[in-house]
Amino acid sequence: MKSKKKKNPKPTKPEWIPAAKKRSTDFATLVQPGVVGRHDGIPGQMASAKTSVATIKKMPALKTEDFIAGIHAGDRTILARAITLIESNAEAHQKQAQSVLTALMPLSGNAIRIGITGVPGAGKSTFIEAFGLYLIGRGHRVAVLAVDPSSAITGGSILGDKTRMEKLAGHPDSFIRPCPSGGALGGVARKTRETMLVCEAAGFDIILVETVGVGQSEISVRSMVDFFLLIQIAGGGDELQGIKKGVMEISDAIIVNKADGENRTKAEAAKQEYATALHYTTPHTRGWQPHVFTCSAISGAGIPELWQVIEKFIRITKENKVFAERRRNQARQWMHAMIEEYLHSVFFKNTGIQQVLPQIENAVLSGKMPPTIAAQKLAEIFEENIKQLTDKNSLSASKPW
Ligand SMILES: Nc1nc2c(ncn2[C@@H]2O[C@H](COP(=O)(O)OP(=O)(O)OP(=O)(O)O)[C@@H](O)[C@H]2O)c(=O)[nH]1
Ligand SMILES: [Mg+2]
Repeated sequence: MKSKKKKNPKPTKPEWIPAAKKRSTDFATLVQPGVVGRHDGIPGQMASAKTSVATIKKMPALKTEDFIAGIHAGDRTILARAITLIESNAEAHQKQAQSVLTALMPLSGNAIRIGITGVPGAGKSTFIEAFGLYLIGRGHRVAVLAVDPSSAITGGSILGDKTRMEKLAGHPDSFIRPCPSGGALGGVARKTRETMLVCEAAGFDIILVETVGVGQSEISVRSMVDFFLLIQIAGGGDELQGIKKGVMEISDAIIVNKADGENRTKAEAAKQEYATALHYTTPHTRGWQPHVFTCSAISGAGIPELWQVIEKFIRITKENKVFAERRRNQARQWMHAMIEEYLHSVFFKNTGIQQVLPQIENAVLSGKMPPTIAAQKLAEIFEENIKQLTDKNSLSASKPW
């Protein structure tokens, strides 16, 4: 069916008009109220005049001290803007973001950081809604962040389904932020880590970092949290087939979700299987035997027990110093990862390398040159090139910070 063509609305009078004696109706400052039609190519969405004008309106840039004061005061709008600053790849934004982060460092680090993973449909969003509200009920302030490098491919963030977290999203003591979509996992992870720090500085004392149970993102999330939770569901029969053993091995607890209605017995059986399997794996956290539970994100059953276990975990790991040691190692790992990212970029952006790389790669591909010799050759060319660079700016690979 052909859609009716709507006429574009007439330009409206601007709020501000020149103080001329004779006012004409033609103003250079007229705001065109937006074209009636599809918005950003998204089918079915119409751009209303209101939204177009609102998008054009630019917010004044905040000064570093405004960010710091706003976050210090727990202002959620300023917190959201600080995260946008962190997510920006523009050099000036990156610089300002680092100044903000440095100033906020002393205020961060006091939250309990919990990573949550599970295959699509396991019930992560439903669980986070229930768990988040439970924690808020106990006086906590909860921030939910997401690491989902796949969202660039699937076209939507895993937290795009905020509808499953409607109550939590609307609560003044919660803050939900989808991950920056797209980009390499390294970049997404760094930005999530920095986002975590500003949320902590804004007074959120529980940080839930959600990731979808595919790819490498679980390892990345494990390296930024204190406690790692795997959400599973009972399937038909062999429970362990559906998940990667590696994810189970890095978990501090597993919950078998959807243990309600007819599914209860199956969930109990799955729990037994996981408990047996965990018996044969080395615990990821020294001094802690991972726990397995059944839970229902919909009824809330099992959630208070899980929180008790997390509290116990924090108590034990703080007592045996594993908690602090893990945080220190994570900070060091983070620094190393950033250096690796930078060096990788310096190497491959080096003009000398760029000139010879295709040729050497071809030699490796055709079996004429062993990879080790090729790597040595490239390293020599790189070192020679660096020596010749008197202007240190010539190194200028984009730094990951
Ligand atoms: N019966 C039952 N259904 C549940 C439970 N938790 C979640 N579900 C349902 O399972 C489906 C998937 O839940 P989500 O919370 O969207 O799962 P998710 O893990 O966030 O999924 P992705 O965002 O796709 O990765 C929804 O239809 C939920 O209503 C539960 O405890 N019991
Ligand atoms: Mg979800």
